[in-house]
Parts: sequence; C-alpha cells; structure tokens
Amino acid sequence: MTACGAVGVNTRVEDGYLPRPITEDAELIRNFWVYTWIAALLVGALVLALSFWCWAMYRKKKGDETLPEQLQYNIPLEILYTIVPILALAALFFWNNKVAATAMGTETEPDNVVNVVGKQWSWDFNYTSENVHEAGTQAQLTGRPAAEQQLPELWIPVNERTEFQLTARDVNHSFWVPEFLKKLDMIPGRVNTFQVTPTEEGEFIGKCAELCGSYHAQMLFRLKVVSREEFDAHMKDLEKRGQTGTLGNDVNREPIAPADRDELTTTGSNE
Ligand SMILES: [Cu+2]
Repeated sequence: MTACGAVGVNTRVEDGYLPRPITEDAELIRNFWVYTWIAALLVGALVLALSFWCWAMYRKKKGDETLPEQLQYNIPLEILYTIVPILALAALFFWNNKVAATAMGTETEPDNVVNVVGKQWSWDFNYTSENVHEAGTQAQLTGRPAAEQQLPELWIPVNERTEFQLTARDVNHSFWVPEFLKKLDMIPGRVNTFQVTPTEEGEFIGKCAELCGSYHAQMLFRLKVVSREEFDAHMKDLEKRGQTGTLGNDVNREPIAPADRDELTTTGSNE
C-alpha cells in the first residue's frame, strides 16, 4: 500500500479507468474525461483513415514520370484546418471551465462543515457544525488487513452537501479521496475549501497527495459515508468520549493525551 497506488480502488472501462465516482460532481468529471477521450479517439481515427486513404490512392504508380498536381496553397483548405482545431480547443476549454466551476464551487450553502487539518503524518477532523473532533495518529502499515481498521475516520452523511475547510499544522499536504476525483492542497496559514455531495454509502481510503516527509505514505484515513442517523450517532459518540470543541491551528501536532485534551481544546480559533 502506498500513497500513490490505488488502494482498494477498482477501475472500469466505462469510467475511463478512473476510480468509480461516489459524488455528484465526480460523475461530471468522469463524464468530461470519458467524452474527451471519445472525441480525441474519433479525431485520431479520422486523421489516420484520411492519411491511409491518401497514401493508398495517391501513391506513385508504375509509369508515373511527372509530379502530380501541387495543392499546397489551397486557401479554403488552410482556413478549414485552422478553424477546426480552434473550434475543438474552444469546446474543450468551455466544458473544462464549466465542469471545474461546478466541481470546485463553494457558493452553495453546505448542510455540514468539516475542518480537516493535515499534520505529519496524519489528520485531525473538526466537525464544526457539531462542535466535536477526532485527532488521528499516523497509520502503522503492517501489511496485514487489520492495519486499515486503525486509521483515523472521517464520517460524512450521504446525499448531503459537506464542505471541507482544509488547512495544515506544519508543511503542505493534500486532501485526497480518489473516488471524489478531485483533491486540494492543505497549506499552513491558509484555508482551502471544497464541497462534495456523496451519492452512496460506503468506506473509502483517503490519503495525502503532497509529498510531505518520511511517512507521507502512511498519512491515510478512512472515509465513512453513512446515513444521517449513523452520522448523528457517531457525533454523540465523539461527544461521549470527551472530544468536544475543535482543535485549533495552535495545537501541537503530536498525538493528544486524554489528560491534556481539555487544555488544548479550543473553540472557534479556526478562520
Ligand atoms: Cu501529507
């Protein structure tokens, strides 16, 4: 298992070999990717077919002594093969912008907000709407399947819009769940934001996508997309465990001992 490998991700040809999308905008991104490939393959096939046709039809035949008619200054043709690529690129540019604006837009009011903080080499999750948190410790990859059960967990409710407010305690990290088909940098002193609306329940592996030091590959977490009821129950659980409040950016990145938690827990210190 590495941070770059596709952990537990099965790819299919109908997804263009991307991880299977699990959010509304990931489906848009997947469709844009697949249709771009189809368009590119059609253009490639047309160009190759016309090339082969020319090579076959206009090859030098026995007895040909003179040059064929020369057509290199055919103005209508030159205009055609200038305009067509410009139109193709303009269409790509237009759709790319449209999909990116939808996928990265944060204008919609989210149902739920989670502040995710990257740290060498784990994650803190502050459920700001519910005022509880979970502090992760670095994954210990033993090569056995049980290792995944020890990962810090990020829970979000299905069919609701969750906003992630991303930042970091130490160096640059990047928040990535492959099935979201998008990722965003986590930079100390800055808050980067994106939103997702997951469309199915399940467990997925999230990882750091920015080389951030020796144990970057062990900077993993488990994403749990659950029903609203299970989500609420988990929030109550965190509260019962005493994980109330949110961990501000001033918190030391070392694992927090329960005894020190009260002292370190601060509310509202995130931008
Ligand atoms: Cu990292």
